[in-house]
Amino acid sequence: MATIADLRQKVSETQPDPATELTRELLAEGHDPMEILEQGVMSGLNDVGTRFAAKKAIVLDLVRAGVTAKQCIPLIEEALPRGETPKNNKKVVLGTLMSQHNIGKNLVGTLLSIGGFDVVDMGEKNAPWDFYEIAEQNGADMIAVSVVFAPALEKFTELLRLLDEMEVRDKYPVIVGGGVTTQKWADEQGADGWGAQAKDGVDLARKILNVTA
Ligand code: B12
Repeated sequence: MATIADLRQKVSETQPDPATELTRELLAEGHDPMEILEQGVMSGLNDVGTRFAAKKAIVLDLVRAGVTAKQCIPLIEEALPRGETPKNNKKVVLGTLMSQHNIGKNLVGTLLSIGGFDVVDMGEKNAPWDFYEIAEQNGADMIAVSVVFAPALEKFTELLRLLDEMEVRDKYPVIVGGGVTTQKWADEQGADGWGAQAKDGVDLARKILNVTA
């Protein structure tokens, strides 16, 4: 019988096809999709990241890790319970700040959509101005930012400053998350909310925008 630890191992070894097969098996065996995601796929990705930071992996391993995760995650997303959450007419503009890392951002988007929010996905490598512009163009209720590598941290500070300067800081609550961020850092920046996990994005958006689940 497949275990979540086996999946973590295959993701860590960056083996897309065996990892996808294991994901399928685990789902068929009735494991919780969020557990498969967090303890299998994300833990495996973290293992690759740890090796990369220790110079025991190269950029190609990051690429392969990304490919592996991107094959497994759609199966997991399909298995997430969708319930009957009605649309709530709240629009969230979501994107990554600067970086190409979009796996976390995509998960946040999926869970917000399942949670009834209207998500405007801005994609990757956005500059602070892009968030402002897309929020204005779409009549957004909230901005959600994914910050996955260190150079984007100071860009987030710039984003909040820009919203202030454009006198729309009160109009757009800003939530943030991503591997290099922490609650303390987000508080220091003056973000309206920070989440460690993609699912926290839904709780934050509901709380800040006064949406009852
Ligand atoms: C896969 C990967 C890549 C892939 C990404 C593929 C893709 N399409 O996303 C590729 C190959 C592109 C890549 C490139 C690089 N990478 Co890379 N990468 C990774 C790796 C292994 C996994 C990232 C990932 O997807 N994690 C899984 C997701 C789900 O996690 P997450 O994004 O943090 O999101 C979760 C939460 O944070 C949260 N969340 C995320 N966003 C938001 C937003 C809100 C509002 C909320 C509430 C929650 C939330 O929800 C998610 C799920 O619960 C990490 C290692 C690691 N430990 O994460 C390194 C890592 C992020 N990469 C790193 C680096 C250095 C790079 C490169 C600079 C390498 C290079 N020399 O070229 C480039 C940068 C490219 C660029 N310009 O962006 C470093 C960053 C270090 C740092 N402190 O800045 C890491 C940490 C590796 C390491 N340990 O050194 N990488």
